[in-house]
Amino acid sequence: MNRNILNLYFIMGSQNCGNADPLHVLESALKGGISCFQFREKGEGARQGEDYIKYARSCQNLCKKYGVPFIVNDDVRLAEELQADGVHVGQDDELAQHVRVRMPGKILGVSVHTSEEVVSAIQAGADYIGVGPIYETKSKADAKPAAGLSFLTKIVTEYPELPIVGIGGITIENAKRVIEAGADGVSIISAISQAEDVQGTVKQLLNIVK
Ligand code: TZP
Ligand code: MG
Repeated sequence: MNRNILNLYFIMGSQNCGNADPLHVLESALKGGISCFQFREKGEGARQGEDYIKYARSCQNLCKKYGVPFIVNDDVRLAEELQADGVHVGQDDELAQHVRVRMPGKILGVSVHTSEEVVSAIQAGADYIGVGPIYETKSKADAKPAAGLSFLTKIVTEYPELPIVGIGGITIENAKRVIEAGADGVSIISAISQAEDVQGTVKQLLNIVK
C-alpha cells in the first residue's frame, strides 16, 4: 500500500453531515483533495437496507471519479459486494485475519489502542493501523478516552515501517502535532463533514499535513 493515501483520510456517513447533503459534502472533500475515503454509515440516522447499499455505491462512484480509494468501515460483506478498495475494522468487528483472507489484495486497516493490538494487527496482515482517539471526539459513541500523542509516538518509534494514521478530535488547529509525532496522516470526520466550507477546510488541512 502506498502510505501517502493516509495523508488526509476522510471518514463519513450521512449521520455526520447535519442538514447537508452527504454526497455533496463528499464531492466537496474530494475536490479539496482528500487522499482516502472511508464509508462509515452507522449509528442514529444511518441508512438501512437497499438505501444503504445504493448510497454506498454513490459514494464509491464519486471516489472513483476522483481516483481516491474507497474503504468500507466494519461491513466486510458490503466491501465484497461493491469490490471496495479496502476494509477498516476495529477490535469488536470481524477478526482482521479473517478479513485478510476474505479480501486478498485489498487494503486492510485496523484500529488499535494497545501494543498487543498492534502486534496482532501486523500478524493479521494489516496494511495500516488507526491510532486514537488522540483528542476528544463527539463522533464515536463508544470511543475510548483520548490518549494524546504518547501512544502514537511510541508505536511510530517501534514500527517505523508500519503505515499509521491518527484519529479522534483532529482539526486544523492540532493536525500538525499529529504529523510531527510521526503519523503518515490524519483521519477526520467532523472537522471536515461539519465545516462550513468543506473544500476550503480540506485544502487547509492538506497544506498542514503535506
Ligand atoms: N474512531 C476513533 S475516534 C473516531 C473514530 C471513528 C471518530 C473521529 O471523529 P472526529 O469527528 O474526527 O473526532
Ligand atoms: Mg468498527
